[in-house]
Amino acid sequence: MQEELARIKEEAERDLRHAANLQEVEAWRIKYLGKKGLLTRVLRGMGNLPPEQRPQVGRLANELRAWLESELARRHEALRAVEREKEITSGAIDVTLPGRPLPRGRCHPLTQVLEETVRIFVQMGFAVAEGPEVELDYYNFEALNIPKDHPARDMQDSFYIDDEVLLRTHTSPVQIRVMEQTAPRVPVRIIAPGKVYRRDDDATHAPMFHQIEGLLVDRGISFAHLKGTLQAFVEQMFGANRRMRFRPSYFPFTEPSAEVDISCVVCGGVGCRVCGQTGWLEILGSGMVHPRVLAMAGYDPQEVSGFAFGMGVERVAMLKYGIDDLRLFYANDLRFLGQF
Ligand code: 2NL
Repeated sequence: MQEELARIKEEAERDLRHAANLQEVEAWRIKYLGKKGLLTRVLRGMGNLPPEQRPQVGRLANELRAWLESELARRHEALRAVEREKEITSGAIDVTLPGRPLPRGRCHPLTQVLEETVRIFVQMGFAVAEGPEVELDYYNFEALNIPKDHPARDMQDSFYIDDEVLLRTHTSPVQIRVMEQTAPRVPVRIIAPGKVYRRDDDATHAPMFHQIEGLLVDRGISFAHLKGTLQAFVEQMFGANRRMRFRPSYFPFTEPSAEVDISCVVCGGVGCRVCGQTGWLEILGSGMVHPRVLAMAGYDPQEVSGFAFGMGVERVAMLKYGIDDLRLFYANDLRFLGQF
């Protein structure tokens, strides 16, 4: 059997030298390495050998296979180079034709808005914090002053894994975790961007969307700090001549709470279809961190205070670019995405 392997090698070497083109090399491959090829036949015959000879013959057969394969690759490459050269010099290929242009890629509009928002707050001194999307009920609700029977839970119906584990409905739990790990030290100055989930699905609500929340905790923080910080954000994101107003609102985790509107990016404030004739667009929610939330996270509300805010990235992008259907962000249609 060893002699047969040697014979196959000799014959293969001679045959391959005579293979003059790619078709003949392919025929050679089938003859020696194919499913019904000579090497396969040897391997099939191994069952008839006395067991003590099998390992050695097996090793030789494997060496032969490796040798056949490398010879094949070498000859194949050499012949391909010859054929390519022939194609070029014969003029069958016009090497002066311009190449096919590749479409230029770019970031998704939501990524652009998210990164721009992060850039603005990082410039003001905020650090980026991240956390799990699968969250404990405690961090998502309890620690934010939303106990089990609180009506706010209806508006943030979630996807539950079990009684105590769910997909986070906002990125606030990230901030609770950071406060817990930092307390009682100050300042805490973070933004938490990321994916969030709610049981919602229509033209203006998707079951998954993106949020950016911000949190600042320090001694002597007031509503004025919140206002100045958000004013700086609005000017950079929507332009210096945007007006901004605070409207009283309610969140369980802030007191007082306020919603922030900007003058309509479409009509400038006179009233149009986009702003529902009001001249104003709601862009985010905010407030002073509820003393109970500070206390649960390990801070003394007599010593420190904080502001917080939260915005939907999809919503900001829709307002910035005048987009009326949220689902366009997820349809992956290049006619839409190519415009940003
Ligand atoms: C909205 C409103 C808001 C916060 C988020 C927050 C976080 C902590 C403590 C207190 Cl850890 N507050 N976040 C505060 C006010 C509003 O989001 O409409 N988001 C889309």
